[in-house]
Amino acid sequence: MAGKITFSIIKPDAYQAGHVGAIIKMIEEAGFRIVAAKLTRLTPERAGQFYAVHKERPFYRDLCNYMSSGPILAMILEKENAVADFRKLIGATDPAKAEPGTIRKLFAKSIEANAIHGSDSDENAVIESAFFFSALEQF
Ligand code: IDP
Ligand code: MG
Repeated sequence: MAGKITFSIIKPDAYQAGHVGAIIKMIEEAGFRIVAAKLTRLTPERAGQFYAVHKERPFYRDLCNYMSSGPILAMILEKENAVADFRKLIGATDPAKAEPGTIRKLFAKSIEANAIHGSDSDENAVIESAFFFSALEQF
């Protein structure tokens, strides 16, 4: 599967604002296939585990509170070159710097509440997928 999947989360701000349908439409039109999806919610502790790589950053506590503030949609997405193509589709972390037409440019509220997550490597795509889905759930 390496190279063919990425992991995504539609974050609490985008879910709350009712953008799930529009975002999924963009994802499918860009050629990704949803191979697993789960509407769920994180506790601050579990959000902290997911973002453990950022635990020394000043925004870490706020990020954990934000990511646990409401429902999220976790998804495994399949496509050739999935990780890089999906990062291109979502745009820069800060929506002010994101390219026009990207998901974050269209739907993000701020650098923190930026609508969507996308894995940054093939290795992390597998780790993050396993954080939310058991092997049996994936197909
Ligand atoms: P990414 O989601 O584009 O990969 P990362 O640097 O991995 O960006 O940061 C993870 C998440 O942490 C971001 O998506 C955003 O929600 C939040 N974040 C990143 N940088 C900042 C910041 O400077 N202030 C507040 N929140 C931030
Ligand atoms: Mg990241």
